[in-house]
Amino acid sequence: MRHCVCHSFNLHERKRMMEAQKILLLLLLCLNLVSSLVIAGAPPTCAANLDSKCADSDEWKGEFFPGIPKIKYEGPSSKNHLAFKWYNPEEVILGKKMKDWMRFSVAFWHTFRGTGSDPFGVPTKSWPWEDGTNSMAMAKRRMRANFEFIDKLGVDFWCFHDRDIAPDGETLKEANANLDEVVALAKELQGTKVRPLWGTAQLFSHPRYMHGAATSSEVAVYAYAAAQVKKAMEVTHYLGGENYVFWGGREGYQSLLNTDMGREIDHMANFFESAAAYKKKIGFKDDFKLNIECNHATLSGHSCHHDIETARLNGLLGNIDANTGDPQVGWDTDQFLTDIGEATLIMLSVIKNGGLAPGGFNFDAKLRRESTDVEDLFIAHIVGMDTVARGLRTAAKLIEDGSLPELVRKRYQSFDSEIGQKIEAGKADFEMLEKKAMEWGEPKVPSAKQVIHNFLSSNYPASHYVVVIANAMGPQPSQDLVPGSSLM
Ligand SMILES: [Mn+2]
Repeated sequence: MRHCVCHSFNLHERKRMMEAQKILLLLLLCLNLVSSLVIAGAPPTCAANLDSKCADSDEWKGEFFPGIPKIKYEGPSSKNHLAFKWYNPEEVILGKKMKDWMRFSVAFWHTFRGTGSDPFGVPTKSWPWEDGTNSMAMAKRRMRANFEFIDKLGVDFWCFHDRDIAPDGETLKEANANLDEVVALAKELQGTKVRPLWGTAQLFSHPRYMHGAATSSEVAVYAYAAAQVKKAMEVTHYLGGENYVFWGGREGYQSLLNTDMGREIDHMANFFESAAAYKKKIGFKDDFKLNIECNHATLSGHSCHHDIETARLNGLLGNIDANTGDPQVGWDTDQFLTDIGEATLIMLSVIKNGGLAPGGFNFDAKLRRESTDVEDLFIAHIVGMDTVARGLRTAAKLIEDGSLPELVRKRYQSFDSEIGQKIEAGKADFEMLEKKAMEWGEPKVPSAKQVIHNFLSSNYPASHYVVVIANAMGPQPSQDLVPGSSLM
């Protein structure tokens, strides 16, 4: 607290009364100053809003999200939009805390750079802290908003692109200097608990990357991209980031008529090799895995859980961008995941994988264009986190109940026979199999007992669901499950 000037007045001169009055006035003035400073230092009474008195040129003295408390778990019966119904970070499920199964991360680009613009419309959001510029002061203010958001949401991780957190420069050197300045502030604001789940380089929005980055036909672009990735890896590592992600948004081709695809793919391999070599130099661990983005899986005509399980089976499941697309829209709409059935299937794979660490769940998801209140940022994340949490709870119940694993085990039990074992050991040749086929005659093919739906309805009590078995009316009635049976 600043000292006021009151003590420089003395009381033993003439006009004692006048002096005393002066002192009284000054004391009152000081008291005013002190109280206004105290008020300014008390966040809940002052919003970090451009229109409020808390705003100054660079930094903020108040809260970015006044009135929003730390988000707590209140359970499925809660009607509070600003509370978790299913995500209880410290609760242990299948031997691991929920927060350790998930390792949720806030995506800086969507949450703090998302504007609500789309191919047909201008931005719709005007967050109270945004001044419409991409200045350094603005970048620092957003970073402060980011960490207040992370603290209130109660997550330990964030993800960023280099150009989202700091403005580009006239030169690469200037861009790097801008990044260093913002990263220094981020390091200070992170504290000891929060760190990046991963960082990445933004190699797609600048016109220089219109032909791609590592697959660009221009060698100068390849070099620029390499320099940008080098710097992004360095700052991610400096911030304590556990991973680095390559997001090749512009790689690939538009037309094979003008493309040497073999040469481009080789260039990309060269790029990754250089990145891997540099990664070791700066201390990242030597491991490459896949970041599966649900919305990209569905754009490719796959389901998210298919891509996740495929990655897992190949030992390559590293991280999940937990989002979803719009089935009627043909581009990456990056919506928050809200499908509990899909979340359940995703979590079945994640559980089989033993979790995702050092990866996690990043929300590559943005508010809808029509959601424009500051609290919507929180509600969207809460819904996304609760969806994944509910998926974990249901998947854990399916595993603990044992019905589902048993159903799968029984389905393949014919391979536990002598001949099946020989096949799986690679010791059954075609001659042997032909002999068996002749001996056995026409195979009797049992029902797959395929689970066609997990109905997860809000009409059911917490964690209850119904599993419907397809073909249960087939030739071999199920002893394990009957249609409509509740598993818990
Ligand atoms: Mn996306």
